[in-house]
Amino acid sequence: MTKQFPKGFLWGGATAANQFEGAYQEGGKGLNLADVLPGGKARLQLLSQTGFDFEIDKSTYSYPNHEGIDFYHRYKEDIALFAEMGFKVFRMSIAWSRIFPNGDELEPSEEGLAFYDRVFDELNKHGIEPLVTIAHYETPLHLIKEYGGWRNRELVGFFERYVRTIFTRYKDKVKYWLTFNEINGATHMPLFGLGFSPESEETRLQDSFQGLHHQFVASAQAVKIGHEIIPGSQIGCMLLYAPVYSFDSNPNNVMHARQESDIFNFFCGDVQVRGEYPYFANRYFKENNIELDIQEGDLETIKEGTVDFISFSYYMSRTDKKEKTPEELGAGNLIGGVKNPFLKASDWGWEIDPVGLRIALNELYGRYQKPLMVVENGLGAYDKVEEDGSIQDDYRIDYLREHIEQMGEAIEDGVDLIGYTSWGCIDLVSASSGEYSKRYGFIYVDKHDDGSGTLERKRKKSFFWYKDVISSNGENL
Ligand code: BGP
Repeated sequence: MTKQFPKGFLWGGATAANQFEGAYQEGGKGLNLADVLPGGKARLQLLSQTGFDFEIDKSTYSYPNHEGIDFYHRYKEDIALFAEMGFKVFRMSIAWSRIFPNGDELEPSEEGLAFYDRVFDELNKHGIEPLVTIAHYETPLHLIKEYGGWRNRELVGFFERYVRTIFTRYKDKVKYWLTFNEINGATHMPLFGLGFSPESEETRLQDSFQGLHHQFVASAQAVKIGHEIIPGSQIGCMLLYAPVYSFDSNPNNVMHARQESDIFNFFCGDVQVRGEYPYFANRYFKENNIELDIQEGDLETIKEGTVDFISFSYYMSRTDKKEKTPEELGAGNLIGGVKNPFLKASDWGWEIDPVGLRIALNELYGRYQKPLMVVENGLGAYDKVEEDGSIQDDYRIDYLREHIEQMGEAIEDGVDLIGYTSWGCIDLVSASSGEYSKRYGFIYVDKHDDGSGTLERKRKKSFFWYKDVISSNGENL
């Protein structure tokens, strides 16, 4: 039986500026992290390596984020397609370096601000609510190179100036905001969220948690400032959520899985939702030689700036085992874990687990009792254009259907779920692998890993399916 989605449920899709805008040097934009990340295998290696120099080397690598899918120039056409599907909400990010090209200027760039005015006006014209991520893996490069990224306390002040600027400018246009994308991914991949490449494995955890502390303060300040400037605004956190299963019923494995989940899934949420460091933080810090520089007033700021709702990405669960051999490791799950014998994986090795989404929703709601929004979920897959020009992506429809069904179950369980924006509603550049060929969209974009392609947009089979899902408010799956 199909479960009922609440009236006014926010159906839509999600993107990030750096993965689809392109125009990396237009409109006065400064360089940011994504502009120096190469495409393809080289990027995956970078994420786990130490000591990256943040230089562009076009003779050796390609840089797909530079062109993205050219949303910068094609936003009207793309937003019209989202409207055709019936989107109620569209998740996008503002590229900080369009507003403050270096990140540390005193005055914003009018050209950058005007671009997002045009995008918000276009969304508004179609009755689509924007949901804006303030920081989505796109720290201005200058802040990375000159200041060392979020390890440096000074970024808290620069970020404050940035959020004040955008809240003031867009106060009549944007109600829903998210502070830091997948904030808890930081300890695994500090490069993305914190904008630094660890000097060594020994310093990685210490620097990551210090960077996270700075982001906690910056996020809490943003919530407070947002509420002051935009009455009625809804400001959420954004977590990378992966339920952790114990490999078996050995209590030592169960305890280990629980600890992994506490540190990975709940640590940041506890700070941002409850306004305090979790009870297990002290022991964890002690055992990992982490000493945080917490300044006077920080803990009060964190307490006063708790979020209004919780958003998260969900792609997979993680199966944990205390002692594991290299052969047992899951192939593509960036967040680690061993293979789960009950699950199949995508072409990139990400295990597909729709029930895990219901578990995630129940775990988060059980702990926090705040409204939830799934702001990323989807299947990265190779798509083929048939001779008649159609794209028959039934595998994507199956994936999404099964996940949406589980959301319905969670709502029936009593979870307060307010929206769903599937990831990459239009094909874009993959974050972890820098590929065009890892496609998530309802809309196909003719652009390929070798740089070829016309950028023409085409509706996939899933486009029509999702349109029907939205117009029936989740009844027709
Ligand atoms: C999340 C990011 C997105 C995104 C998505 C899919 O971690 O927030 O930016 O791209 O994952 O990952 P990928 O692009 O690596 O397939």
